[in-house]
Amino acid sequence: MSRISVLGLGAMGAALAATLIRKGHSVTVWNRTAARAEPLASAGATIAATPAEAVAASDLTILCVVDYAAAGAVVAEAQDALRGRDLVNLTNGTPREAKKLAAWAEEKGAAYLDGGIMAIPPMIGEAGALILYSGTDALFERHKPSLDALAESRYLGDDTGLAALYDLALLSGMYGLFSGFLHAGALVASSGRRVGDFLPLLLPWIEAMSGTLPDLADKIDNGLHDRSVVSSLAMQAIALENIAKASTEQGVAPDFIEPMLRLAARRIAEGHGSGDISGVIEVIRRKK
Ligand code: FVH
Repeated sequence: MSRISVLGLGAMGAALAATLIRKGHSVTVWNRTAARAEPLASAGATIAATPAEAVAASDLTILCVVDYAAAGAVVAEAQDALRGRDLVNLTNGTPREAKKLAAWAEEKGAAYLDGGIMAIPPMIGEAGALILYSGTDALFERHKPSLDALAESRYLGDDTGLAALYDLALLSGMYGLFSGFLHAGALVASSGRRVGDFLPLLLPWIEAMSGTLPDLADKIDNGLHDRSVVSSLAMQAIALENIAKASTEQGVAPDFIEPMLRLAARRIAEGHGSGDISGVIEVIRRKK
């Protein structure tokens, strides 16, 4: 069992600390608002008075605060204690922010690993929780048994920004799903029907359409958007236009749908209407 410190005890930090305590680790905690540490002290954690005291107490420090501005402020308070320590940062942010913090921590003599949590707090320590890591591989190997107590641990390589990038890419998929669901729900509700009653139709449909993603990914990876097209972009753009038109008729704002319609129209205007919808990616990833 390891000595582990957790800096930041919001919903996620508290779940991480509680899980580590439950799994038998010796846990030291610190939070800006000290009262949030008290339930963890009752569960067996030691409360540190400062971030530096917390870092000095353990072999491994896990940082999980609201954003990188907060993360920077917390580690700055601990900078004199960082030499020779291992720091794992699970705060959500961008690849650039992760690399900047890694460089700073390494300059202070700490080994740094960045992480992206693909779980909500009640999932921590349970099956289905995943944490992506990138950065110092030796740190990952040293602490993998402890990190595995929190979630399945997936190491993506030594490019420190990759965990943040994959985290945000996975969240993009999730928010795409949520936007589609909210728009579908608004259309259904505009007819006076219950959204819950619509789910038995929606869920299998989403599952069936997820089955087209490997083909789209292959087209993207190989730049072959015109190969074996089943549903052309031109045809799909008409469906998108109909969704926007029906939304307005039904008193639903087309705000979720219009960006996709605009991007499809741009791709068609560039002469790719007979290609697949995968080609829309070329509109957004083009360097201006
Ligand atoms: N909760 C979730 O569902 C998601 C799941 C996926 C991963 N995220 C990320 O985890 C990070 C922490 O999120 P959280 O849920 O713990 O967030 P809060 O409950 O809002 O707690 C915020 C903590 O940050 C501390 N904090 C804020 N500003 C500062 C600052 N300037 N200096 C020091 N600490 C700061 C705050 O402290 P306090 O307000 O209690 O004093 C909390 O400990 C986040 O990156 C998610 O994207 C969670």
